[in-house]
Amino acid sequence: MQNEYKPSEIESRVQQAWEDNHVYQVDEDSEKEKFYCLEMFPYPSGKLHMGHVRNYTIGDVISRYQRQLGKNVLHPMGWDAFGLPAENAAIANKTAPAPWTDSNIDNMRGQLKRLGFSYDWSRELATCKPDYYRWEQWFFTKLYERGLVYKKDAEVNWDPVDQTVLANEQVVDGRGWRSGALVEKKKIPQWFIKITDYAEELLTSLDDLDGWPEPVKTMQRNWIGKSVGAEIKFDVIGEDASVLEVFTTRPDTLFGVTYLAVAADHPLAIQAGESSAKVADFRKRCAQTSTAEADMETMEKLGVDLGIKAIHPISGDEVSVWCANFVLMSYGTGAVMAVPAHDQRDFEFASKYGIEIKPVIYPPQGDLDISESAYSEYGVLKNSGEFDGQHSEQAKTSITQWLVDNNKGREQINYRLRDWGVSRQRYWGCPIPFVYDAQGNASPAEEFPVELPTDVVMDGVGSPIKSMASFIDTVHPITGEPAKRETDTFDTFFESSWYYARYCCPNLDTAMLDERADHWLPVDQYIGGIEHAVMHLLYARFFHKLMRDVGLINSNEPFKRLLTQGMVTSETYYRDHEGGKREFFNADDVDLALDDKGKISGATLKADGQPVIVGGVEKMSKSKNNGVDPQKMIDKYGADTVRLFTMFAAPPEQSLEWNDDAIAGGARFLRRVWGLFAKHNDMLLQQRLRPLDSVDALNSEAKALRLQVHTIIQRAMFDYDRQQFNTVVAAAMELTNAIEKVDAKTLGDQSANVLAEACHALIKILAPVTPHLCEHLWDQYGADSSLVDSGWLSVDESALVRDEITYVVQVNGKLRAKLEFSASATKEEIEVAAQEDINVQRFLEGVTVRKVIVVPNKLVNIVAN
Ligand code: ANZ
Repeated sequence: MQNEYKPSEIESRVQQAWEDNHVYQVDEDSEKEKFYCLEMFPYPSGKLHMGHVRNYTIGDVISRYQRQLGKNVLHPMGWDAFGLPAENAAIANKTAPAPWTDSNIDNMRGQLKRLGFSYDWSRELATCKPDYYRWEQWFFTKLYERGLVYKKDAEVNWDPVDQTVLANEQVVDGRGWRSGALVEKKKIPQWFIKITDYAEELLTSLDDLDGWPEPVKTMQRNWIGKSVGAEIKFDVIGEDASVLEVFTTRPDTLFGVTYLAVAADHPLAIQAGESSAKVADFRKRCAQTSTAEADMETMEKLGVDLGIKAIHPISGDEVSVWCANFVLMSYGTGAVMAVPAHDQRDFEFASKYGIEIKPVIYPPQGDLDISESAYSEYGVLKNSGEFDGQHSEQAKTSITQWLVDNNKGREQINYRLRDWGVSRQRYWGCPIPFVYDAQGNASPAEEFPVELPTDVVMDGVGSPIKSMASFIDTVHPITGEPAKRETDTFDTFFESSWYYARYCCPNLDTAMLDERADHWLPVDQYIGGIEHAVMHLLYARFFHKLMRDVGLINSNEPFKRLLTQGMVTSETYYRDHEGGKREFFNADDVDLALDDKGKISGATLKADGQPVIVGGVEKMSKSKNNGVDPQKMIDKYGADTVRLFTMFAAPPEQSLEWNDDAIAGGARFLRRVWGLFAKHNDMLLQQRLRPLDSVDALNSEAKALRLQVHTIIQRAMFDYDRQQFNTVVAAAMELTNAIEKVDAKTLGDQSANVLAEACHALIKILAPVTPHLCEHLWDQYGADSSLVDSGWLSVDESALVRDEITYVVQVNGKLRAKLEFSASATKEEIEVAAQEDINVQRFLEGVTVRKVIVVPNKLVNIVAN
């Protein structure tokens, strides 16, 4: 064995052997338990960042551990390859998105391989390839046949100069990124999928996801936003006697209604706007402001009286109808009954416009105070006719029942979730597989793929296929007449909603999925960033249910267990320039001054020696220029060290702060492991790495080492199972210390056996984290099988039985002695012996022992005064 640890040599040799032997290629195996481990696949931006490295190392450690446990592990990787950045890069680099994407994929694949991840590369997929997206096109037409797909007008950002639709990220401060023109809202026909049909199931089946973090489930619940309430009819006074329906979650407050409010786009407001310039003007202003819910919360509540009156369904009182900027057209009925005494928004609005505030709900105890703000709690009804005296809960039901009986309303459930608009007017996406006849009627395509032309020139104005006759002109699938293709493409969330299923059926070219999908699904462990807690995970759950209902798979949910890894952070450095521009500097370009505790006390820019501001630890990002390039770290330390650092520095869910010293420490640790094996080279060559098969005739030193080894194995197993990989690494470090410290000569006849067992445990515990080093050592000293299939460790319970136990003896809580007792000593024997010890005796002179407390296997506390 060489004396020096040379990671780059070892790593390339080990990786080559894995590749030559197809070590990570799996097939369905009915003999072994399956385990499907998946990390969220990357967008091929060109280079891995530290967030990727962390995400994929966590997944790799879990995969490798599960395989060592004897499971048949599926661990695939691919590319979320459609999306806007490819278009921007194509414009900047004067290439087309396809070759740019392909070369990025090649680059990143190389980086992933360099990190030694255990992927089954034979299953690799890229969503921008026709053999992938053809199946989602086919699937979309299946959903259309089932009535789950429809087209309707929806708003987009319209650049009037470039005559093109802009993605949200292309709108900068309300202007087009390229033209600088003020962006307009424009309605165009777009495709939707009825996710709202699945709202209830998406909500209730969250309860079955025991392996998901609670905050993610809460975010999904909030996003789906179920509200139980009533729809109530108010007759509108006027010639064409219409009815205004409102949605409320508080029918108990019905008698407190003093006005109604409708959205700016509500038919009543549109109608009123035709005859009133004031209303028309107000509507126009509303159209220009954001309808994002967060903004609606904080913005000033404004409105205009429409001059229309409606009749309260129970009291028969007249109430006026307003148009208000806080009412959303897209929620409920686009109209609300306003109860200023019990709703803060309505309160502010009524106070501003001098509308009556009428209390109807009173606190069960104490007085009602609505002088400053609304009382929005539940309570007891007053001023509510026959419902007086009822509690809110009861009144909600009884008032709703009254409305139902009198044909004035009904119970209603609303969801905040909207149908999924999947149309994008971008080029680099999957073509939506529809064609239009001469009258503009849409029909689904019948041949797949509808291939996206890749030989295009991006001029930055619009999607090149929108004016490409060779793409657009086609024949109608039914009539054979000339027809035109849809030129919009799918939202890229479409591709990432089912890739996990496709990995199960690689290269299948006769169907989207086959029976292998049911063999592997659901994914046993999914790992990714918390930023995908809502959209991606919700769409994937929805797609899974759709695929189930189309008959492609049997399960209800795609991901059994979910781990959301924390951010990777690092220190930031910047200067503020005149005009308010802040310039960030990379850590490589600054010199640091440290205080005596090793903390950063100041920093200067290498280039000019002048100070820069130490800006605090932030998520690594391009905009803060605080990224650490994983490639540089791999080149400097090797893949195993980078992997070790990302696992050791923090538990997976927490944020991980980059630290140059800690990664160097990781490298030192691996060198020590190497040195340990070099030291015992001859013995290990003879003995081979293996557990001890006979435990007879061990001397006390040998027993003590085994006690340590098996206690550490037990802890490592516990920590692997609860996914606390940082403490797994800590356990391996402790084991390394223990082996280093022991003097082989003191271990007696079985010295070699006991040491070989300790080294065996160390390799097995470290293997998922630093697989190259471990594979190499296993190759040198292990048995014939490969490390990945060599099984896991078992705890020898007999090794955990201690002959002697050290007790700490305290007098009144202060440490006075450490005593060894035989494991079989009784409580009484320990009590007596502790008090008789001379060191303890000194502190018992002249006082009376009141109590002796023995904590088994740990401590004796003598209480005396
Ligand atoms: C009267 C009332 C009295 C209300 C009261 C609340 C408190 P969630 O829980 O989010 O579903 N609302 C209904 N449709 C709306 C729309 N299109 N735009 C803005 N607000 C709308 O909220 C339902 C409540 O939000 C409804 O109950 C309604 O105000 C308002 F003491 O009706 B409530």
